[in-house]
Amino acid sequence: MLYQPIYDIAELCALKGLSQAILCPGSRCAPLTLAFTRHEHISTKTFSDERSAAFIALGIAHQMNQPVILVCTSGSAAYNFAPAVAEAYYQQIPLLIFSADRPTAWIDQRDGQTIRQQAIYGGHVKKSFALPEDYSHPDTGWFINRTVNEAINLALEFPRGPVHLNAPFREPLYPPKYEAIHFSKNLRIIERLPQEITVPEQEKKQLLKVFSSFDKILLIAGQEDYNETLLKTVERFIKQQRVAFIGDVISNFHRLPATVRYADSFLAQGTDGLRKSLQPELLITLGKSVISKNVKLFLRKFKPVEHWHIQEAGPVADTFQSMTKVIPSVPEAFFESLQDAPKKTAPFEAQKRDNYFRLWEAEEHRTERSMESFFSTPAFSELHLTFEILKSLPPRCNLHLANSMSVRYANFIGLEASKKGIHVFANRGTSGIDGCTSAAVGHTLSGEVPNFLITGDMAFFYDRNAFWHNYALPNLRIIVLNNHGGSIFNMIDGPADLPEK
Ligand SMILES: Cc1ncc(C[n+]2csc(CCOP(=O)(O)OP(=O)(O)O)c2C)c(N)n1
Repeated sequence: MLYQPIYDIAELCALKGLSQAILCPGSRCAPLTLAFTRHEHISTKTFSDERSAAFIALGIAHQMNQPVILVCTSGSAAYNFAPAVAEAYYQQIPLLIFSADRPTAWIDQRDGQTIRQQAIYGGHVKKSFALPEDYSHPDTGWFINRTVNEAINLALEFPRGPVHLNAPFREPLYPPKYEAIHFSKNLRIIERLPQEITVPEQEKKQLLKVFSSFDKILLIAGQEDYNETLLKTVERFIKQQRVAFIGDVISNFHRLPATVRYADSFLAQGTDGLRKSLQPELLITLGKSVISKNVKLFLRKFKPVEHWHIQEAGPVADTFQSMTKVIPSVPEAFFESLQDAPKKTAPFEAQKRDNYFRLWEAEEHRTERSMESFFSTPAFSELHLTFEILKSLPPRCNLHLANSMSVRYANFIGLEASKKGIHVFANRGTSGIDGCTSAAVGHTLSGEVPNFLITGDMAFFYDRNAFWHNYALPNLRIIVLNNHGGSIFNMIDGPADLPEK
């Protein structure tokens, strides 16, 4: 069969453990669509709006922790995947994107649905592959097999992310009416062994020495998936070493009682005197983006002497403009290696570490008390409503927070340590309002637990095609904070003072 190597992509994906494909309508993509729909181990769902479909795929990939296959036809369809592709890139979520294309000879010839699709996602995919358009030579099967193997391996390699394959097809695109599709047996799989990156022994000694010389140590976690092993390691580390620890709501560290969750609030209200006293000597960070603007402003002004960022591999962001060391390691291994740090034994030295830790603790407790009193006074406001919703969530659920005020309110309020079964998700890769609902729909379609989405009206109406399908969503509840527009623009300095507002 002409497109046998394409049909075999479905078999290869299944062999490599992929089980979910999201398909968008079109004709040019027929060979791919048929391959995935007719494969017994691939579950397919179809969505008409490519932008929403790609965010749904992102939600499924995130929830199921595996790359999701995404297929679209040629032309602007592929462009409509772009917002979700960028989000997946920055949130490090693996996607295997197939865009069907016309043969190269027809590009720019004013033929329908024909645009320049190769590398269409620019720098927001880990790699763009061009599949062949000539199926006459036996090398084609080898070429497609090794390319798809490489693409899946790459999507899963840290930092995970989206990978694009552009596939040009010539007509006929469909097999004859009653002809069955077969998948080749014994397809070749190229395996990539998992890699555990840890701190080398000779570096460990030096790190321990420097680490031990500091008294004021602050650890911050950016956006992270809930990870019980990491939580336990960090818990032990901060307890033993008396390290202050900020984890905002998207870090999924709320179940640790020692997590500072109100930093956004007390850093905003406090004086520069307070901020100066909280200035760390050593800042250690892990994870992706941090929501709190006040934490960012504080650290950019009161810079640490050293800033270490722990990350297995990939590009590193200098969010606080203070980076001095990038430590390529899985975070668990890094914290384990610092467990051997000599304890400060001289009472005065040990006291200095403890004093800094207690400064953060005192601010946290003070803010907690004022929060309690603030929220115990009934009021009709979005903040009070969000507080009540967070308080009433069931013990096990997924909480989805849309951009922009929803996620900020939730971060301001914080999740209590007792809410350990709540996992938090937000499109904070690019902070777009265009796919918050679709991502939540993707999570809901692929899990058992209840899902709650808190969103503003603009984000909600922007992404209403999240519901343009017939798949039931009994486990999704949506709370729309309907204030007729973006209330974020009343909060930030600038727009509210202008006559055009
Ligand atoms: C795709 C996209 N377009 C524009 C923006 C800029 N933006 C950030 S927040 C916001 C308003 C959101 O309004 P709403 O959903 O009602 O939430 P609220 O701010 O009221 O909480 C806009 C337009 C964005 N983040 N993403």
